[in-house]
Amino acid sequence: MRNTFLELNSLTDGHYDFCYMGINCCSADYLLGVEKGADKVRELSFRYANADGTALPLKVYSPERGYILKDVTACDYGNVSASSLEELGRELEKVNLQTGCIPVFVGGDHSVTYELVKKVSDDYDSIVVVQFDAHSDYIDEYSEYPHGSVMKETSKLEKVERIIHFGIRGNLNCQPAIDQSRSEGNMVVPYYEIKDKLTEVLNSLAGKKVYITFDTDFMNPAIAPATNCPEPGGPFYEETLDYLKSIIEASGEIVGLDFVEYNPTCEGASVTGITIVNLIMECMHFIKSNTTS
Ligand SMILES: [Mn+2]
Repeated sequence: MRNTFLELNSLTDGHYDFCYMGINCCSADYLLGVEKGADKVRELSFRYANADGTALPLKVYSPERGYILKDVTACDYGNVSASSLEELGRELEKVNLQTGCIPVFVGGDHSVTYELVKKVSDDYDSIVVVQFDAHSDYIDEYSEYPHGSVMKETSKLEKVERIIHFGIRGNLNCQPAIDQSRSEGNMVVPYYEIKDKLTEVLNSLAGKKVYITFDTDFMNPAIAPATNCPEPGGPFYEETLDYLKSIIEASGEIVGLDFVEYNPTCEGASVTGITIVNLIMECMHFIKSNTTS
């Protein structure tokens, strides 16, 4: 197994645009495997890394985007491991990233997002959380299903202005949860309404500090089956990228991203993991291109 994402260097002094950070935490026994997500993504990223062991810039080439991550600086922090959400919170308190370095958290079930947003929002007056997810994760039963109520808990954080539930679909949703989220000032964008509501979403992000939380089950399970609650239907890769790009470009500033609910023990061919490796690289590219253009 490779030690770092894309053979990046470990965090040292100096400026980095991004920091890959593994979150090895699983909040419930029935989700076991998600705590292995960050290391699997590192292992799979090897195919895009330079054969000579050097880090960025990457020598792989994309006909669509040229040399991806050409001007990006990034490091790999390693993992933050915890056996409970309380412990994760305590461990995250010890993490010290330079101002301006955008954390890219990878791994864990969705409940970790509460602690991640709490950590990141410390540095800002107010942030908007855009949740890419098939499910609203706004139910009440925090103790029983922490990953199904994480957005509700996150919305209670002092610095969180609102949640945008983006792309929810499928039969595992809960109407009272969706209604309650709307009534509390959040925006609910079901998958089938994205095309109608996208402009409204993008306009609402102008000038905002934005945190993106990306649940693997946002994507069509045909390209991302390795997740605990897959929902039939949903966007394929190009469509997913288009939405990420649009939201990154419309936001005032991206302050953090997480990629959660990837369970590498649910697949053999690693299609999901490879998809996630690419999403991370593309997001870094979009963010960097947007801040330098
Ligand atoms: Mn979720």
